Amino acid sequence: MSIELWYWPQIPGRGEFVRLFCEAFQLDYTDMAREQSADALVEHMHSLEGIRPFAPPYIVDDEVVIGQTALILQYLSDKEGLGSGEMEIDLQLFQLQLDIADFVEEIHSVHHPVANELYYADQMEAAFEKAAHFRGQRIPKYLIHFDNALAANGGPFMLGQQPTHVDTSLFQIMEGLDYMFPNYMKEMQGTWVNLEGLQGAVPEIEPLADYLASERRMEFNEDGIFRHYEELDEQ
Ligand SMILES: N[C@@H](CCC(=O)N[C@@H](CS)C(=O)NCC(=O)O)C(=O)O
Repeated sequence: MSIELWYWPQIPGRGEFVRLFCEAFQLDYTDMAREQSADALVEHMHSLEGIRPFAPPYIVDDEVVIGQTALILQYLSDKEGLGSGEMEIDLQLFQLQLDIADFVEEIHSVHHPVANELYYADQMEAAFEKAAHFRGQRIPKYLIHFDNALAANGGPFMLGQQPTHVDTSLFQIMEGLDYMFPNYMKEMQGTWVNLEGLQGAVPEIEPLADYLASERRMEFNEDGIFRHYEELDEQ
């Protein structure tokens, strides 16, 4: 049975982390709100009973209904036997996926430093200040952390030759940062070589190459998580 993925249809957002994994490993999934509508997503969320996901993305896999991007990826990876097969290592992969979730939250808060409910235009001044700290401190701290982890098994993927959910997610992080901060990322080129290697290797996973070249792969845009505002990328 096809896994239902429920996520906002207009943005790549956090849903793209789930899509990339499903596409790379050819899991049968249906992108429900892209086939139906954002209204259908809201209606579906409200129809859920019991312990419900707080926010999209969430998946419905038969009886299993779960949100939280990192948890979804860990669940699918476990279920499909796409981890390392060793508990300690799989927990470390999950740990990295949670680090990625933290980073994604911080990335979003660069253009929304005051409140998620306000428009970017209403918090530009704070965003400008936040972006300078983010580029100076937080991006290097996170990317060096991921880069060091990649070095442990010699790359190009986190487990060496075997790609996992962490690799498809880190690919999206690198693509997103290139879109959001093109000047900064260009200037820093060569600082995180293992991540740059991964960014080149992930699109070579064959089914993923087809997806990335297809119309289903959504462009980054200024409603999503990775947004390009020139003033936030000033050096
Ligand atoms: N920690 C959650 C965050 C989920 C989340 O913030 N989803 C966004 C879209 S990317 C949303 O719709 N949030 C609604 C809200 O926070 O009220 C995850 O990693 O999946």
